[in-house]
Amino acid sequence: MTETGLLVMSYGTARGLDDVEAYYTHVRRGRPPSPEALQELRGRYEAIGGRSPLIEITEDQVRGLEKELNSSGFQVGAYHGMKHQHPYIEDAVRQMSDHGVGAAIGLVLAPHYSRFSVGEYVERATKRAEELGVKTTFVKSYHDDPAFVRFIASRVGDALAKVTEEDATQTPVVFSAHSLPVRILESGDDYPGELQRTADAVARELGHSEYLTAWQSAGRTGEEWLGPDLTDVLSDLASAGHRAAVSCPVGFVSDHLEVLYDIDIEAQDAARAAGLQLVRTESPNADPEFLRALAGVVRDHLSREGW
Ligand code: FEC
Repeated sequence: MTETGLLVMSYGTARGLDDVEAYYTHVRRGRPPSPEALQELRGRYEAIGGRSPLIEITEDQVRGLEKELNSSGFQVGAYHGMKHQHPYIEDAVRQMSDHGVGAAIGLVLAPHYSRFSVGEYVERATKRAEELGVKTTFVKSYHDDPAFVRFIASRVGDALAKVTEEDATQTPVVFSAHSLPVRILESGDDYPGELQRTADAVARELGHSEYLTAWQSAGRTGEEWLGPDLTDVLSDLASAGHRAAVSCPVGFVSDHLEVLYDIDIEAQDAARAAGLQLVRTESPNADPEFLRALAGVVRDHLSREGW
């Protein structure tokens, strides 16, 4: 019998400042950015120390997840493919096929499904797997997985414990995910519903009733993106009399540019200007508890599929 492959898919980042132009061009589907846009993005990488830690953290997550699954009686070989960096999703599928893997389960390192985010990863992997004769099944979302929700709730609890500027039981928790163009809603995409359900479940788990959702990191494309934007929500909270807020970027599972810059620098600046203490939840990264939750998601999916 051929081994089952675990295809872990992630966004990918530039490997260094010299690689930002090629990476940005790939993110923009082959259209090179203007010199100004490129300089602006390079400036954001410079502000977080010159590069994003995303790939290293993802590699740790992939190895940890493989170990976790194999120690619980499964036999999987993990492969990592990225959306916007080498090795691409298609390269990872090819590698699996070269290694004799005949069937694979795919998992995207993003908890919420949208056709424009997770859907694109699945589409690319499926196309290549079909060409190579690899059978696939995909976890499309784990936004409401109970172990994931418990893990996030414990991170939110830790962040609330750091609030010093107001009674933490009254401190709002702002759950955010990456914004997407509003046109996703035309095709009935439930991305906003999934973010809301994660927020509801985490708040219920914690018994914390002060919470709301927001969108972050909207693209600079000129069209309308999902809102409200996180920074606007933070100034509204300050105007409403709050002295503190917790930011939980639950649409991401790793430290990277959209967390280390968009929240730790940009949103922190907005919060400071509004007189708000902003405490961010620690990212899941390769925390063993988080990887156990993900392993559970994979096992449940495989048993539902009868694999
Ligand atoms: O650390 C890093 O360097 C990578 C951080 C990173 C993550 C990420 C996740 C998501 N994105 C999503 C959608 C879009 C859409 C566009 C877009 C553009 C960018 C740019 C950078 C970037 N994204 Fe990203 N995204 C990350 C980084 N993203 C850099 C380009 C500059 C900018 O706009 O800031 C617009 C594309 C276009 O111009 O046509 C749409 C979604 C996610 C969350 C799901 C996932 O992780 O796949 C959705 C991490």
